[in-house]
Amino acid sequence: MSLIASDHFRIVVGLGKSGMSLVRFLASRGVSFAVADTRENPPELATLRRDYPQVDVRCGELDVEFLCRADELYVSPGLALATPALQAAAARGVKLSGDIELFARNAKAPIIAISGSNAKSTVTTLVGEMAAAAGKRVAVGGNLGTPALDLLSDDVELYVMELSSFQLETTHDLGAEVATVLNISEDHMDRYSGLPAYHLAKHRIFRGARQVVFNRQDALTRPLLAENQPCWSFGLSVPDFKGFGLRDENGEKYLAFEFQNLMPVRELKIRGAHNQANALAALALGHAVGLPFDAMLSALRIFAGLEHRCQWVRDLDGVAWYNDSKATNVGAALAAIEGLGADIDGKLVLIAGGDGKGADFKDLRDPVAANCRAVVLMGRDRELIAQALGDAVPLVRVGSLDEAVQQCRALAQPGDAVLLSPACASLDMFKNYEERGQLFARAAEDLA
Ligand code: UMA
Ligand code: ADP
Repeated sequence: MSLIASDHFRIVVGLGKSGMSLVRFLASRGVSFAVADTRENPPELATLRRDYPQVDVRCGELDVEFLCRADELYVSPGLALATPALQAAAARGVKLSGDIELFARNAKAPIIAISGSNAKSTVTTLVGEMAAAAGKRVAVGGNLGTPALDLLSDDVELYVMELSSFQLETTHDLGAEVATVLNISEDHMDRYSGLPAYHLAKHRIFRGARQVVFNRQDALTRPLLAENQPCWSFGLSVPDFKGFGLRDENGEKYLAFEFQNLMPVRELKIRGAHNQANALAALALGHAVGLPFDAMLSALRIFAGLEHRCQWVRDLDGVAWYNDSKATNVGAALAAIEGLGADIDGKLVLIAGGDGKGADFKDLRDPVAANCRAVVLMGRDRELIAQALGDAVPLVRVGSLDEAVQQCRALAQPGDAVLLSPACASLDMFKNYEERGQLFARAAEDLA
């Protein structure tokens, strides 16, 4: 039987992790589909050919005529919807969707949906840990790593999903039990026309949401609310009704809900003001779905944070070394520079640079001037950062991460910290941010 001659025919566009999860899902439901990818040799091609040899797969430049045989295209998040062939197919009436849309249509348990420019993975993981501590059968994934469709199961009681703006672009009606955009700052400006377009994509997360969580300190995270729609807020200020925040009492700082103190901040293992905001956001999301405070607080007490996010690597001669390789945009690097800068006695020696994704680096200048002893610059866009920093601090250009580590060793003084927080994606020099972080940690550990 030809898979192409069907009334309801789909094409999976992109054969990475999302594409392969779509293939498994559609095949298991007996849906007719084919696969296309702009790459000659997409990552999951061998798996597809081995497990689904009957599926028609077209690699290389997208063929509009082929795409128009489908009534719906499931487009991978890595492929921009502005891709001309996708736009041409859409103009001819083909619907553009994605894996999250299909997941939402098929999920039977409530969904906690989490987006934002930064902190998505940290908050998603934390909410997952909170739900597990409360005894829920919880599935955690999405942009975090496990594709959403691979999580679908009748056993699941709660889904906690990290969603990127790329995934939300192809999601039409998520219908989350509770949705949040944690914060908004510039990212992926190589894919969006500007901040408004990026903001619009993020706010699709609120479509059909029953409840909303927003950040009191970031107006861009507030959606338009339906009348009587339950709504919770978080922020570092003192909370009021339906709010999570911080309160000082007798010289002790507490995580608090409305007028009730929940836990002293010093009991958190994750450090820095940005992580206190993350803890409060997780509490708000968990509370919205009825998780009890005692379970959520016990999860908060043991959560030590994720790898590559301001992760301590070692101390050497009075200098602490931190790996914040996941800081792939300016907002994330700022949180680390200001958070860690305030926590140490000395100054920071910062390693920055890589693929800037079209970002404007000017916001780095003042915090770098206030917190850094020197900045070691590497990667494709290092001169853009150098221009933005001007004469704020001494700048050292290097050609490799190993060289950067050697320079940091020479520049840092006792009481200082060396911080890899690149404000850029890694793809110009590394496979991904994990590889960049691992190589940094290894080079730092190898220092005699
Ligand atoms: N690509 C092509 N041609 C295609 C399809 C993709 O060249 O036809 C390229 C893309 O430009 C991209 C790469 O292939 O550079 C991967 O894209 P993909 O859509 O195949 O990615 P997946 O393997 O499906 O992984 C995606 C997310 N990746 C992206 O959005 C780029 C993963 O998030 C996510 O974990 C996974 O789905 C499961 O849900 C990663 C990510 O970098 C961690 N996300 C971005 C971020 O966090 O900033 C948004
Ligand atoms: P995401 O999944 O959105 O990329 P992560 O939790 O992986 O978020 O963290 C990414 C980067 O953002 C890390 O460098 C981390 O230190 C930084 N970060 C974490 N929380 C915040 C926050 N609330 N505001 C700004 N940056 C943050």
